[in-house]
Amino acid sequence: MQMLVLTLFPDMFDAFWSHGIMRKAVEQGSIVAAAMNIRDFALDRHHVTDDRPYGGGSGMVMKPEPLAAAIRAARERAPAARTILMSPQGRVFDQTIAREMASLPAMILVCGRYEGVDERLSRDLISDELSIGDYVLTGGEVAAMVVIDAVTRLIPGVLGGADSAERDSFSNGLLEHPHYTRPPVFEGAAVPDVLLTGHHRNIERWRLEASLMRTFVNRPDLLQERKRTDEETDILRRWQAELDQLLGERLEKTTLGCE
Ligand code: 4FL
Repeated sequence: MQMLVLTLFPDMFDAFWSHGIMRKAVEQGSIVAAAMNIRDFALDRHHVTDDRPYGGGSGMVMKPEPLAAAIRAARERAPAARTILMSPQGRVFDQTIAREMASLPAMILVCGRYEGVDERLSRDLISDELSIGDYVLTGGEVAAMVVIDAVTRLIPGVLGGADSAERDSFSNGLLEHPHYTRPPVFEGAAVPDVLLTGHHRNIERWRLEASLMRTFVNRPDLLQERKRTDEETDILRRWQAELDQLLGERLEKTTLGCE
């Protein structure tokens, strides 16, 4: 996938492209990535990219002309690209959007600075606005890195194990189970016994239950919309029975009692 970033700070991306999985993805050609400097497309003598807001107020607004010229130049390099503005006003990025984006041939990510970009630009030259969450950054660069990172690792061939992206948090709608490595006891805390048994079916069951428990405690919202497997329903029913017993409730009163 071709990834072009339009930014006033292209150097911020040098370290990003050149480490770990991102670096490997670039080296093996899974992604072709470049940051283009919006300032290079400001045609006035001082390459000005911002100006004061019409109507007054604090802060500066990104001028439309340099951004429009930069987007058009990026589109020449990547004609099939979607042009995405990083913005707190956008759709909130998640793993589902990352998965959709991983099959795109190309994307152009536009990073705003200052108070925002001139509205007339977004109308004509931007296909989507994407937010990474409900907070304000000093600019869209870090948000663009978040999106590029999450999308890149979903491109086939980027991650080592054939199934490692499939097993992550969110790929099945649950948070991940806990992970352990050596030593078997660390500062008095032991690794759960089942993980040392080599009994793969039991380990899978333990992991599923731990995933469900974490999701139930930390992110119950994720359990709301999601379809459950029969095995997951069995685990939840068992918890329900154990809680009922703990609370001293009569079995007849619960759905479990209905035969
Ligand atoms: C972009 C915040 C995407 C959250 C300032 C400029 C932002 C952002 N998601 N803040 N862009």
